[in-house]
Amino acid sequence: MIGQAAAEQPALASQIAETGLLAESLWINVALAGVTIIAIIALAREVRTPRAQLIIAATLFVPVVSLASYSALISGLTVSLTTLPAAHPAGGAPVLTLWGRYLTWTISTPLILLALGLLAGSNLTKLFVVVSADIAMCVTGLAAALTVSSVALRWGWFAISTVFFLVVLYVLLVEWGADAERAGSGEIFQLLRTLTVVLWVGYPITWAVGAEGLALLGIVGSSWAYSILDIGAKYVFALLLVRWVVAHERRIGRYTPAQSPVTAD
Ligand code: RET
Repeated sequence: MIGQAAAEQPALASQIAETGLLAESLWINVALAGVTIIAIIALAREVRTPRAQLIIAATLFVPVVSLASYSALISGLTVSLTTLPAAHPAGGAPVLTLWGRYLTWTISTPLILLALGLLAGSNLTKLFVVVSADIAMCVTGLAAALTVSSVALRWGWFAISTVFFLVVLYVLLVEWGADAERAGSGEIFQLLRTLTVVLWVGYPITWAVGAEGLALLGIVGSSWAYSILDIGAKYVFALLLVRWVVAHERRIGRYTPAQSPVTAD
C-alpha cells in the first residue's frame, strides 16, 4: 500500500505539471507567499510590543503555511486520483483531487481568525468558539471533497461545513465588530472583516460550482478560483494587517481583551 502510494506520487506530480495552466495556479501562490513572508519580516522588524508581535506572528504563519501547502500540492503529496460516484457530473472516471487545500486550511484559517480576534480585542471564549467552528468547517469540507460513496453524502458534508461557517460569520460580523470599536481598532477591523467575509464566501461557492460540486468549472478553473481567493484572503489581508499594526503598535499595546460580565453564582 505504502509502496503503491510512493509510486503514484511522481505520476501525480507530472500530471499536475502537464495539465495546462494547473501548475501555474499553484506556482503563483508559492511565489506570492514567499514575497509576503519577506515583506512582513521587513515591515515588522522594529516592532517590540508583545501584543503587536503576537498579531504579526499569527499573520506571518499564514503565508508560511500557504507556501508549504502549495509545495505539497505541486509535489503530488496531497493530491489523489478520485473516482467520484456515477451520479456526479464528473463521475465514473478518476479525476485529480487537490485535497491538500482543505487539509491545510485547518491550519491557515485559524491563524487568520487569531490575528483578527486579537486585533478586535476579542475575549478568549469567542476566540475559542470561532477557531473550533472554523476547524470543524475545514475538516467537514475535507470530508465533502473525499467522500465517494454517494453524491448526496458529499452535499451532506457540504451542508454541515456550511453550518460551522455560519458560526464563524456570526462572530466576525456581530461579536467582533462591537469589540473592535471598544478596542480602538474599529476602522482597520471593518476593512479586514469586509475583505475576509466577501472572499471567504467565495470558497463554498467555488466548491459548489467547481470540480467537487456541480462541475461547471473543471479542475483547472476551480484551482484558479481558489488560488485567486487565496491571494486576497491571505497575502493582501496579511500585508494590510501588518502595515496597520506596525503603524499603531502603541495603541495595540494598550488593549485589554473585552471581558464577559461577571455574574455572582
Ligand atoms: C468549503 C466546502 C464546504 C462548505 C464550506 C467551505 C468553506 C471554506 C472556506 C475556506 C476558506 C479558506 C481560506 C483559506 C486560506 O488559507 C470547505 C469550501 C463553507 C470558507 C480563507
